[in-house]
Amino acid sequence: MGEMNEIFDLGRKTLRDVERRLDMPRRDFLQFCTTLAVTMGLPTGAEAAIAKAIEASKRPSVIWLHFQECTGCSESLLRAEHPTLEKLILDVISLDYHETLMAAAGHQAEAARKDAMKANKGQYVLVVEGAIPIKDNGIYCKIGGQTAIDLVKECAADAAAIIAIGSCASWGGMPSTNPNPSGASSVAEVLGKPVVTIPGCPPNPYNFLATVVHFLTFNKLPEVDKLGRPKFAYSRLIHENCERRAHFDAGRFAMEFGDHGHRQGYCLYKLGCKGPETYANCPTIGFGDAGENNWPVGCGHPCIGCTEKGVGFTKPIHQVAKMLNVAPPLQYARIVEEQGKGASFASAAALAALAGAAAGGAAMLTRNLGLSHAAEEAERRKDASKPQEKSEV
Ligand code: FSX
Ligand code: SF4
Ligand code: F3S
Repeated sequence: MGEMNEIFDLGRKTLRDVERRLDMPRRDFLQFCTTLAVTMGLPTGAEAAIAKAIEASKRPSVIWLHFQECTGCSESLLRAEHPTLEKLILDVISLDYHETLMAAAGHQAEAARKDAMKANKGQYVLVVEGAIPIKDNGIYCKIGGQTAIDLVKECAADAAAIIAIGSCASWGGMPSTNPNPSGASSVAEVLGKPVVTIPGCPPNPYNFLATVVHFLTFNKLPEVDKLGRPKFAYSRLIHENCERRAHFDAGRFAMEFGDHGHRQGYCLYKLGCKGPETYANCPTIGFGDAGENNWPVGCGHPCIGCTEKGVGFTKPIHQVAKMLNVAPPLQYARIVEEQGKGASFASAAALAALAGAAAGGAAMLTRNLGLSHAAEEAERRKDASKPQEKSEV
């Protein structure tokens, strides 16, 4: 009830102002606050605190540095619709320095950075996108005559909070893959102290927005794990929340892109999905506001483990994942029973035979993780020789 009063109170006093300022209907504004509260796993009522903070707080100054990367992190933020980056820049944060987005260039841009740092000393948020090359004294990445090493140290000195956005800044990412010719390193390695990391290539914009808004609302950064990742986003394996998980448990796998299992939305484990060894909330929040299931596995591609050091850009994409804490069952439920049409191998085979696809039915029954790849290959070949549509019982 207290929480309702808070929202009601907020509504009477400020919602009209917020509506005007953000040029955003109050319903959308509250939905945005609720989305962020849910992303952070905060209890009911937190959306009111977030709404109040966004409405009342002075916008935090954000200095955004770019080093070795593809700008996908900024691009993914541009695809966040609630709010659009334009609104985010103008109303939630004050993006005082961002090389790709700012109109200024050259000396003017450097002056904007220095002015913002001086005016907001000890209060600004430093966001770093991209890895930092440390080999040969950092000469492989220079901006305004300074190496990335010097620049990040200079900007970090008076920052209230430091956020490494993307896998490159968080742990080296793609630029650090073997043989790492430039010595690409993470922000924490270069600064010699832990920072908040939002890994992902690109990372989910809501995890970044939620982290900044947490800072704005509670005046502190969210709780993080030992790698600096906010726990609200990176404490669970993708495999734990994946919508294809029931297929994994039942032993239904896509064996090839475009095969029957793939078209049916079966588990992508055997195509190399790294969901079982990757910590991220991709299945629960999705990407880009384009609707349900809009994330790699939802779109039919195995997770490549882009958030996870030692997995993304390191393990071959189609190598099967190491199971970290979810052991597959020894035996799998029989697929035909799910359809209520058979209780035994014999009856399933009989039904399959009636449909003209006995081999396909038998193949589906016997799939599980314990099968050798050679046996699977044989099954697959058998499957492929049958008309796909007729293999369903
Ligand atoms: Fe690119 Fe960002 Fe990947 Fe790296 O995202 S999407 S290479 S994590 O630093 O720009
Ligand atoms: Fe989902 Fe991948 Fe796990 Fe299969 S292996 S359930 S596709 S996360
Ligand atoms: Fe990356 Fe895997 Fe998520 S590839 S975006 S961690 S589903």
